[in-house]
Amino acid sequence: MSEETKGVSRRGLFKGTAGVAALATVAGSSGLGLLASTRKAAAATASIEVAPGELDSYYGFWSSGQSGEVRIIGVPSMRELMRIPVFNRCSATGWGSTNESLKILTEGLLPETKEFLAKRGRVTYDNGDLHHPHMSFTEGTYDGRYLFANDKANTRVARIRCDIMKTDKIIEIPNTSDIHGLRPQKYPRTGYVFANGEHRIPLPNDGIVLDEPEKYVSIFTAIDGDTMEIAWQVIVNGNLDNCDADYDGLYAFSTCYNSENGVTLADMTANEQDWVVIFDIKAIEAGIAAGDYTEYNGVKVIDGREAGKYTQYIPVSNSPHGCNMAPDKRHLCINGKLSPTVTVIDVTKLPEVFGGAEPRSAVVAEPQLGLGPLHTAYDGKGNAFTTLFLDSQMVKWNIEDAIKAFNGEDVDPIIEKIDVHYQPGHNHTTMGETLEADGQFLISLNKFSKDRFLNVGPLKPENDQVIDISGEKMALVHDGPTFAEPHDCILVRADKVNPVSIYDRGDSLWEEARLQAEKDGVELEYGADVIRDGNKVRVYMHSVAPAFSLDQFEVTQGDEVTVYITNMDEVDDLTHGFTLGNHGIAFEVGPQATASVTFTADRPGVHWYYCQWFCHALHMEMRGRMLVKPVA
Ligand code: K7E
Ligand code: CUA
Repeated sequence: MSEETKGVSRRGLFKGTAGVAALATVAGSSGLGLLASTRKAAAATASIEVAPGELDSYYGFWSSGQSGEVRIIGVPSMRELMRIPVFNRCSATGWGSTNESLKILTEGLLPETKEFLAKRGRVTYDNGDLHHPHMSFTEGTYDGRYLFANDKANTRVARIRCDIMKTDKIIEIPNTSDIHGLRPQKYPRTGYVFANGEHRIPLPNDGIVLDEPEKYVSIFTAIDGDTMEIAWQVIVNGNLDNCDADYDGLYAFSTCYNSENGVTLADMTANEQDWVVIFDIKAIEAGIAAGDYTEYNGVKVIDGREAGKYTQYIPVSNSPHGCNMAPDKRHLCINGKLSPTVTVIDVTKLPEVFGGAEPRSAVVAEPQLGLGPLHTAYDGKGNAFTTLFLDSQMVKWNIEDAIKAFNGEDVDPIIEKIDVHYQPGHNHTTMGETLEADGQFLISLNKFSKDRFLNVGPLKPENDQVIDISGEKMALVHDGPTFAEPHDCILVRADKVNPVSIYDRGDSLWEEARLQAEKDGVELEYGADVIRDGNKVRVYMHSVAPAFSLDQFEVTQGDEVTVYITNMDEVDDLTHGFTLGNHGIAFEVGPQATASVTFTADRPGVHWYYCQWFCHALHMEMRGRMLVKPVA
């Protein structure tokens, strides 16, 4: 964006509309004047324009809340590039119905969950509530290996492989309830994935303790990101909300908004102060090694309810929410939510706190920023950007100035405020949660869009806005509608991510299919075989556009049929599919991939299968028949 257009009369625009937009919280509409002038301002800036045929400079990985998936959005264009099914089911890719995806969706469930679901004729949960996607780190920056994400609804954590952009592991976390905050260890590498259990429950939660909330606990979990096994857990006092980790591999932090240990809204907000829990990673590891734990459900659990060598509790104002480590390696910002402040903790002072210093002695600033601070992002130049949920604003402030003001100097840390539309939750800057924070763009993930888009009925999209932060002034440059409900996103420089275009035939994704084919003496790659094994029938096909290697196969009613499809095309973007009519079966088969599905053939008659991924001029002809012989 050119210097002249930077901040285009934003000052004037927002001066005129700030009051109006603030009222929008109650009124639900800020009027057409704002809409029109914002459009004009957006047109005058060009920084987000990515011309046809050109590529975005950042991968945005977006969560999708109750939709349960991860979305890839090109930034700054805000074009949606792909969806990665995680906790949801997907009609297009067959996630949740192929054998390969069902293995991932079921193998990490707790035994009691499997039992609970089996009684209902199901093998896995169908929903998820995915809030926080974060990439694996090496030495303080993204390394392009994995994305990790939480499922608040069903207490799970998932891992996505960034080479193929598919989920490869999902585990359910025992002893806790509703995983919310999730962050990877930043240094030396990931390493641990830290996950907060938000809702307090009895431990064990077996029905012996019911309406005795004072006996409930909240648990912090460290997962080994390489194996996706649980390394250890820590019981804390209060509940847990969001978390983050430092840049030295020493500490993790979690906000607690319910120090009261209450179960009703009134209970939970009664105290003037809640706290941040500081976890000393090395001390916890030593405690585990020394046997200072109790084992619950096969997990080593340390008791950190009393401040001591494992945990410290730093009081902050009532109900803090976001927890964001700055790329200066030193400052941790705790967002006030019910308090108009952000509390800045200097992590270099934490050894003293663990050594017995007063916990608040690590607090070095507490600027008053506005109403409803939820999350903070950084530009790598010493500035912070905090969302103000109630004010519907983004506030830019300077960390050093906030520290000076806290020390009594007459400095105003607030640099600028702009309106966002409306009620922002998370925000994120380009590379902002890494040591390579580059201060180019800021995304404001707004919970309400109200009048910003054509009316689509009572259920409206969220509005993820792009703000250019490369200049002195923030410039709102784009409105991006999103479906339910991205809480969070990360913005990863494009060169950090290097996915393949064609699968490796040796991929472990379809290991079970490979082993079965070996046992059956057939080749997945060139198969056109029907193997009968009692009432089990295994059908092996490969596909090369525009044909399946079998244009028909016959089974008997009641047979348990497994169909394996291998896509032998080696062309970029040449995906085939397999849809079996009136059987609820459809899945994707990427170039050089194998995918399979198992079902009972209990509908006698002729059933067509076809390729549902447009692949060739004769794509419509890419089909065949399953003949199901009735039992007499
Ligand atoms: Cu919505 Cu990160 Cu779950 Cu804040 S959280 S807004
Ligand atoms: Cu193969 Cu369409």
